[in-house]
Parts: sequence; C-alpha cells; structure tokens
Amino acid sequence: MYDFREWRHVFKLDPAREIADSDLEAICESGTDAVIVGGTDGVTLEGVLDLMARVRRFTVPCVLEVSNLESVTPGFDLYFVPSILNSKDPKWINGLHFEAVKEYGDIMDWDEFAMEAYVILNEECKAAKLTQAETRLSEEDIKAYAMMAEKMFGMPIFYLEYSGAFGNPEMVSAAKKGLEKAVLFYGGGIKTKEQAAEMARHADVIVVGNSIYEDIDKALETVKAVKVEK
Ligand code: 1GP
Repeated sequence: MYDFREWRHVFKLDPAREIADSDLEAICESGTDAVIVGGTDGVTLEGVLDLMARVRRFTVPCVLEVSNLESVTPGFDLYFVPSILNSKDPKWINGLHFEAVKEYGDIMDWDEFAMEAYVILNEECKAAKLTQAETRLSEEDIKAYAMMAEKMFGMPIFYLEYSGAFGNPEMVSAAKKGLEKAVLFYGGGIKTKEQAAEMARHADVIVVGNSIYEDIDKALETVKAVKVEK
C-alpha cells in the first residue's frame, strides 16, 4: 500500500476543471509522489471517474479526496477524508462522515482511508466560505489544533489549507511544532519552485493545485525544488 508518510510533493487535480492530455501526462510523469483528485464545488461522479481513468494510465499513486458522498467511487489507491476542524458547521467536522459510515461502513476497506484534519486559513477561498471556517487564528491556535488532531483524535494527516493564496510560513511552522507523528500537508498559492522550497522547510508534504491550470511549466518545477530539499 502507498505510504503518504514518505511523500514530499503532491499535485491536486480538480475534477471540475479541464486539463489537456499532454498536461495530465506531464503531471503524472513529473516525479511527484501522488496525484490527489479533489475540489470544492462542481465535483460530480462523472468528473471523478473521468479523471481517475485518465490518471490510471500512469503509475503514480492516485488518491480521491472526498468532497461529497455522490462522487465517491472504488478504484483509487487511497481515500483522504477531510474533517474541517475550524468549521463552525458540524456537518463539515463529523456530519457527512457519520452519514457515509452509516451507509457504507460495513463495506468500506478501512486500510484505504486516512483522515485529514483540515484547518482552512484563507478566508477568501471557496472552501472557507462553504464550511464557514473560523480563519482568524493565531500561531498558538494552529499549534493547539495540530496537537488536538494528533494526540486527541489520532488523525494521521494535518492539512493547513490556504487554497488560492500563499500562506504565512510561520503558521506552517506553528503547526509542525504541535506534531510528532502526523504528516503535515500544506496547500495554497504555490506557483514557483522558491515558494515550494520555502513551505517544504516546514511542511512534510506540499500540495500544488491551481498553478497546474495557470502555468504548467512553473508548476512542474515545484517537484524538483522539493525533492532536492529532501
Ligand atoms: C487546494 O491546497 C490545495 O486544496 C492547493 O492550493 O490550488 O492554491 O495550489 P492551490
């Protein structure tokens, strides 16, 4: 089974957005540790299946980050399940999770699932608005969320999400201070290899999303920047 504890870099592809075959091939063959399929809105089963089939032509591990129950399908290597710890709506913390387990718990292969403890910090991003995230947090708050996720809830991944904006490295560092075992993912606004290297100094895994669709060549350079740092 694929071990995300060894990863340093992942690309996140949005099933609601178009990507040319040549760009998809470049992403899958880039040397990245995995491709995550995930998005906030417009995520349909059709879009997820299409992207999964296209990524499956390559050997890179392929992960579904679950965003709604309708678009979950077998066939991925791993399933990441976000729980938004700083959401004000319990639906995003444990509500959808309860519904999913009630319906599918008996047939799920639990070895394929990993919980992601999400903290969303960019108040402008779609995910923050959708989940009503409380984004006005201090470094102490972030560290406490990280400790809570790992020590109290035993969650294997802590994900600091700035989607669409390059975040504050001090916040990433604060999260790291609260963690011993859980893997720290950072995602948001990484467009250059310098930005990738900077966040990879604190985070275990950096996630590159939007820039795939904006400047593919620069996005591809982020892989090497992080792998060299290792
Ligand atoms: C989004 O964390 C990822 O969920 C990556 O963010 O799209 O800003 O690169 P960007």
